[in-house]
Amino acid sequence: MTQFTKRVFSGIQPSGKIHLGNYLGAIQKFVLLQDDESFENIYCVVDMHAITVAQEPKILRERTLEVTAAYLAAGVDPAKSIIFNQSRVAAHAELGWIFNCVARLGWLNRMTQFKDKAGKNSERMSVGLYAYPNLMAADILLYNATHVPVGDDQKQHLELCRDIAQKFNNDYADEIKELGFGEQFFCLTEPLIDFGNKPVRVMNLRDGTKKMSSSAESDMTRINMNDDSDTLAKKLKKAKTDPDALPSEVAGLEGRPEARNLVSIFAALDDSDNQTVLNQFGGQQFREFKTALIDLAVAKIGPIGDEMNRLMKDEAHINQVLKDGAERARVLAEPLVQDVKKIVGFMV
Ligand code: AQP
Repeated sequence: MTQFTKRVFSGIQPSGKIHLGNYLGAIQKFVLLQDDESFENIYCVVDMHAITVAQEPKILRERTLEVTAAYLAAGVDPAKSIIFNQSRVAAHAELGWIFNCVARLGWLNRMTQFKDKAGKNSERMSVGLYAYPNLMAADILLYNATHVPVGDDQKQHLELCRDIAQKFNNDYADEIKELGFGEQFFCLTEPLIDFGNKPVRVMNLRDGTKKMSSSAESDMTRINMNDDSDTLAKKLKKAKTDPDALPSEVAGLEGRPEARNLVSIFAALDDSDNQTVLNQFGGQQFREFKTALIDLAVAKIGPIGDEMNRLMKDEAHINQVLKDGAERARVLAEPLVQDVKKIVGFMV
């Protein structure tokens, strides 16, 4: 069995406001993982994914800075982790193309995210949106990342990434052996979805059956990481609930998606778990619970938002972090893509 270096890769698209779902589902995990010295950490701002739907160029630049500022403000440290924007490392596109030729149409046809995003308009969507999971597999396998911290919405894409790695390893098994790469060229990446007490999916504040998302039309459905404290309070006060008091046991959250969501958010921000939250608030009305949740959210998210806003004023610094990170990423990515080219039979 080929041994792979323990390496973490993940990314966020600069396609909308950075919200609490991105923070709890992804960024907070990045911060925890970078302190485990057994891992190398690579965190990307995936701008090439962002243009799979139309983006205003000036706003794309701004959002790229904003996602980077969110990484830095939350504690992703460029001294410990490589932070860069995807389009600066051309090897992502090169491997992405090769994977377009490895993945099967039938596999992509099963991707629920494309179906959700395209709805009835699939004929009018970009080819890039359809092929997005292949580029995502390239992002990950370009570094032979063994682990990918993501929210639960990305599970299916991670399974596809493993299918692509497996098919490549099988299709080119002879060349991989002949060229001295051992039994497997690409690793089978593990998703890191369940992570301590973090919710795997943060839900929309107005509809607990939908995920919190940057593309939801109403800003009241999500908490943006740089919302000021008044806005945070307003959104949480208006968050949908039901008429009953909070239950005392976790089982009592069954069938109450909005209650479960607010309790899970509280637990994640307080570094505790749902039962501990219910031990404190079970039997109380939402009004009291929301007051405590607002105080907690302002205390935990407020400083990150303030730091993001401060960093955003220094574009040159953020850009330098991304440039330095891209140089370090290229050192890992370019030799790998050269090896892939040799394996598939390209003249190099
Ligand atoms: N609601 C969520 N709960 C938990 N994790 C989430 N993530 C996103 N939303 C939630 C995680 O954040 C990371 C980056 O996501 P992305 O950039 O790929 O964007 P996305 O998943 O498409 O996020 P959005 O905000 O929902 O964008 P739209 O509206 O365009 O679909 C991933 O790890 C993701 O799991």
